Amino acid sequence: MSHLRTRAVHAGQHPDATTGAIATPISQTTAFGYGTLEHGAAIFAGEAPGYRYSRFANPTVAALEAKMADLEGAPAAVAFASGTAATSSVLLGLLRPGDELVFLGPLYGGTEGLMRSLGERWGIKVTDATASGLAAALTPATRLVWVETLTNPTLRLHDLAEVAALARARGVPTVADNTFCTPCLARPLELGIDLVLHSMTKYLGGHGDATGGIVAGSEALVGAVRKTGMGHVGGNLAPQEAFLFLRGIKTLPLRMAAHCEGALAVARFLAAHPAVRAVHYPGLECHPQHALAQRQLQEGFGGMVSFELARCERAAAAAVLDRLRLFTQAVSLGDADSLACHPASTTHSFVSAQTRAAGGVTEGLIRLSVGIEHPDDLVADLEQALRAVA
Ligand code: 7XF
Repeated sequence: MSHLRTRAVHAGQHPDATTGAIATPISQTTAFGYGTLEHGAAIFAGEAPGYRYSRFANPTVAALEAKMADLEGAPAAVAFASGTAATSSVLLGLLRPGDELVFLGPLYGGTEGLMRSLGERWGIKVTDATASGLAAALTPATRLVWVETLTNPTLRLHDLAEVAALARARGVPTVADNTFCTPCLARPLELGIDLVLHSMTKYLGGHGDATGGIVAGSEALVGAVRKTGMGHVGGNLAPQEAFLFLRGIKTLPLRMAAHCEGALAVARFLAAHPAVRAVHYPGLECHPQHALAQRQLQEGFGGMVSFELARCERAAAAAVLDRLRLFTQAVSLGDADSLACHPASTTHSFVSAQTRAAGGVTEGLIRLSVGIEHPDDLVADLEQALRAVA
């Protein structure tokens, strides 16, 4: 099972031992009978295998964790009720007061907001190393480095092998949020990153009908995150949602190919449009990190495109967004349906105006999640919407 397309279908899932059911059954139960007091005690002591309570582990969720561990090339994975539950469990599980957390931005606004809020309340210094570079930001107190594989919303990249090598030399674990790329386009663990995190809400689910998160990496790091995330935060994924992700991931490679094809067509159209000042898409030759993108990304450049209007103001963005028909105005991304949003007032409203400015999140920036519809129809929709500012 070496090909990702094959593993996306089969990894973690086997016909049910009792019934032969091919679709993994939804184990809709809170607790599991363990028979005798001593057997129950052994499970709780970690001395015997077995399920006990769905907040700790559940068979449907375990199948999803096994599938994602396989796709990311990780020994272990732990699933959460949202990407944010995954993020907060990593932070709470691996950091303590006095530690320093360094990130390379820009990041999803909610992630940076969460880091800053937790940092302030729990005495953890949070350093944005985007401008200075990672080497200058690492100190003896640094305990975690955080990056996104394609940044939200301006589609920048970081050289993951370089980030991993720098942090490893200091013994600092690294986390890569791989939500925008999925394992189809990027596999950070192969480049030396220690933990991969996803909001499964996006491409992994793929149909805009479930929220979830996952963290994959070594047994030791994932074990620490699981202990905090399940034992203390209680951020476990529900089995019905796990079923939706198992189903969604089977078609992930096929959907990603369509997202990438559509996004490239949309990006090329926008780049040639006079009402557009800048297009952010790593597949365009004009992207400042196109060479790194070609080296680091596989099979395509992703389904997200953002662009800045020549009339770089909120009213212009509103005029274009309000006229779109096929693109639904909404946050989130990675759905079969195309979506469009204004990051400054939505996804990045959780960070300061200064952070938005530094990250290029201007009032005239529009973010597109290009769905799997025919690219010609998407381009036609953008063409008619852009007449609002022509
Ligand atoms: O808790 P969630 O499942 O919504 O995931 C949080 C999250 C984590 N990492 C990245 C790179 C994300 O983009 C997100 C969520 N982003 C949505 C968006 O940008 O549209 C959130 C909508 S406010």
